[in-house]
Order: sequence, then structure tokens, then C-alpha cells
Amino acid sequence: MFDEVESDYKSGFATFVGRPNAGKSTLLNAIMGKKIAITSSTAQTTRHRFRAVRTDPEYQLVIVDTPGIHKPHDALGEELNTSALKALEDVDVIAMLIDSSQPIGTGDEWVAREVAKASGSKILVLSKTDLVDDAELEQQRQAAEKLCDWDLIATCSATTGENVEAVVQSIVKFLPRGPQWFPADMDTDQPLEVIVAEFIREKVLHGFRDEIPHAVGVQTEELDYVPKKDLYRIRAIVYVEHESQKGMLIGKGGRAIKQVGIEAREDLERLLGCRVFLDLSVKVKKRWRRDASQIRRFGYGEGA
Ligand SMILES: Nc1nc2c(ncn2[C@@H]2O[C@H](COP(=O)(O)OP(=O)(O)OP(=O)(O)O)[C@@H](O)[C@H]2O)c(=O)[nH]1
Ligand SMILES: [Mg+2]
Repeated sequence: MFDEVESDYKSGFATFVGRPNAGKSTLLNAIMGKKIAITSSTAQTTRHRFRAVRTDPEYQLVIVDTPGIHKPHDALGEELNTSALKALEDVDVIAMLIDSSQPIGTGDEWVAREVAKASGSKILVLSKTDLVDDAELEQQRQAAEKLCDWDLIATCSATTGENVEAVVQSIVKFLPRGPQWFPADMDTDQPLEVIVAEFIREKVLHGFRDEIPHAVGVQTEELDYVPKKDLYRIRAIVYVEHESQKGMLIGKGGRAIKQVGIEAREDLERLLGCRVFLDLSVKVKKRWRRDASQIRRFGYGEGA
């Protein structure tokens, strides 16, 4: 039994919020020391709220990654915002990320106002410090400082790793004393089917531009471990909204989708620690981004 009086063990929840592309998921992966979340330069890469758990001898920190908060253009965008804003409720710490290299805009001001209304401790994290010099960082700090009554301001680069551990320590400082809520070996609450679909979607985001990254949704249809062969047999469907997008995704002689499959398989083999047989197909689901029930079937926003 956990003894609240005698134990100094800390545990609690922190959430990462910010505009799309602020670097939330990249920082989450850097903190976890492995790839839990997918990342890309496409806005709205993250499409659902999920938890990552870091267990340490002195604390258990649960980080909630969220979709970037933005001006929505369709039902999917609205779902993403709702899902992100919900993560501000009932957490011990809110870390708002602002890209050090981008001008602060009305989008940041809007997110900061939502953060201000929440009850958790508030940390401003100026991200991507490798992209700016000291003077630029100081300017950004002065501009961002005014957005909210911050309990602490931190800076880091998730790409180089600089100050990432300092950010963790800053968050932990605001965690209450409490027990380990989750098993020590648990690193995320995302079901394997979801992680697999997300890893595949990431490769589409990396390989395509314009409308395709936003129009794509991935569903894992089959996920079987074959002990005799020590391999996972995975079947997944990549959905797009139009026949023309399907053509682009498949590519000449199937080359484009094959490349997505090769890259996804490498990541999945690393994740699962064994060989992967990956069967990918492409289908059209017209206007799925306007269909709330289909959005949820994919697990995006608030999920199924
Ligand atoms: N140079 C540099 N690039 C970074 C850093 N952190 C993230 N990036 C890049 O910024 C882009 C966006 O990163 P993500 O982590 O996907 O951003 P996000 O805030 O999770 O975005 P959404 O999920 O769309 O809300 C990616 O291309 C990352 O590689 C950093 O510290 N330095
Ligand atoms: Mg993200």
C-alpha cells in the first residue's frame, strides 16, 4: 500500500498542447527515449489524444499528447480540437509548446487563453531552440511570456536533446505526491492496432504533399503474431477520399504504396522486435473527413 505521509514518490499527469507543428510529439518521443508518437512537418499530424508513461525510481509521469489546436475546416478538425481541449481538464501540469522559430500569432494567443482557464500548473516550453540564436530566443521568450501567467518557462530542442531532461524535471516539480498508477513496463495506452495504423500513416505523411496527408486515414484490419515463424502478419487499409488520390498513393506500377510499405515495415519491425509481413491496400472512402462516425471509426478525435 502506498503511504501518502511517508513516501516522497510523485506521480501525475501532464499534457502537451500547442499549435500544429509546435513539436509536441517529437518532444514526447525524446522524453520517452523511443518512438511512441508519429511526427511530421504536416500540420495536424497527431489525430488523437493518448498517454505515454515514463516511470522513474522517484516519479511516474504520464504525458498526454494532443492534436495541434487550429482553426477547423471540417468535422475532423473540430474533433481534433475538442480532443485537445479536453486534455486540459484534470491534469496536474499543462505544458504549452511554442516553436521558438515561428512568429507568435493569434493561434498561440487562443491556445494560451484556453490554458489560462485550466486549473493545472502552467509551463511554457519554447521548442526547437536549435533553429534560433540566443537573441531570437530571448525575443520569443519576451513575446510568449505575456500570453499567460506561467508558473515556469523552459526551452529545449527535442531534435538535439538539449534541455529535454530539464523540461522533464520542471514538469516533475509540479507533480503531486502519489503512487504509481500504471505498471512500470507500460509506455503508452494506445492499442497496438492503433500504433500500427499510425506508423503507416506517418510514412504517407512523409512521402506525399498537398492534399494527400490530410485525406488519408489508416485502419489495421489484421494483426496476428505467428509464433512458429516469429513474425507479425499485418493487413491494413489506407483510405483516401477520391479516386485520383488513390491513383497517386498507389503510384506507377504500385511503386509509391510499395515504398510506404517498406518504410512502415522497418519501423514496425523495430517496434515489435520481430519480422513483419505487411499487406497494404488502398481504398476510397468518399468525404470521410466530414463524417463524424467514420472519423471515430478510425479512432481519431475522441475515438470509437
Ligand atoms: N529543428 C527542429 N525541428 C523539430 C524539433 N521538434 C520538432 N521538430 C520538427 O517539427 C515538425 C513538427 O513536429 P511534431 O512533433 O510532429 O509537431 P506536433 O506539435 O506534434 O504537431 P501536430 O501533431 O500536427 O500538432 C517535424 O518536422 C519535426 O521534425 C526540434 O527540436 N528542432
Ligand atoms: Mg503531434
